Amino acid sequence: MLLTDIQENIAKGRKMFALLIDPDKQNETDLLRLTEKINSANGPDIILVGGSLLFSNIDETVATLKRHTQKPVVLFPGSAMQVSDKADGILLLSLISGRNPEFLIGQHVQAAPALAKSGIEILPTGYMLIGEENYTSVRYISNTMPIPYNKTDIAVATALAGQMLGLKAIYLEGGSGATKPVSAEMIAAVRRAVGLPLIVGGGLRSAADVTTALKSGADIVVVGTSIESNYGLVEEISRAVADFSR
Ligand code: 1GP
Repeated sequence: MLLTDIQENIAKGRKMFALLIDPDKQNETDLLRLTEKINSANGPDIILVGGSLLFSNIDETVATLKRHTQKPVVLFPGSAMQVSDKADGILLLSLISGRNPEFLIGQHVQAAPALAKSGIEILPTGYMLIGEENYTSVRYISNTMPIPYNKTDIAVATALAGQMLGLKAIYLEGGSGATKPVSAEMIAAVRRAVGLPLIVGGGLRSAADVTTALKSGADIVVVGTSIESNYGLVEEISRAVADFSR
């Protein structure tokens, strides 16, 4: 079980690395090359699949990954269309930093019947978009305003509200390909305020970036964009996460 595994890892002081795969950016050949890295001794703990737009068939990407790796494959949906019953679970994202009802509840209503039928594990996640300088894809597509980069108090209040509403994890999202990741200060403040598993992603480009996020209190770091052009980074980041946990 995804949530139980995450909680057990947190209890043991083990940090986790989630590799994000955007099906639109990786063809089957890419995926096979990537799964070699994923399956190596130093591999990620979780594979997330999703993207802001999705022209490709998410089912096929999930099926290919499931055929070639034992790692949990978890949906990270940009919309209600991005559901596959072949996945192990889904981060059911409620975009709590925004005020667009579509991404707070609308898409969830559309996806719920298919999700109930699929039987995949649901991880209700408070998704918080952070940043003000960049017009990231998620900001444009979701039509929501991110929490400003320096407004730590708003981020803390938002995460607290998410926890009070019963969400099971908080995701601090700097935006895919963001020029700078969520600040160490904001991660640390949210970490102090809430007891939920804390996922941090967006703009993490190196082992050093990932280590900073972990030091600040992230439990799971997510890296996607920088790996698309450098598969070698999978091992480097996996090692940094494992070393941090020791
Ligand atoms: C995006 O947090 C993820 O939703 C990962 O971000 O693509 O910048 O690594 P990057």
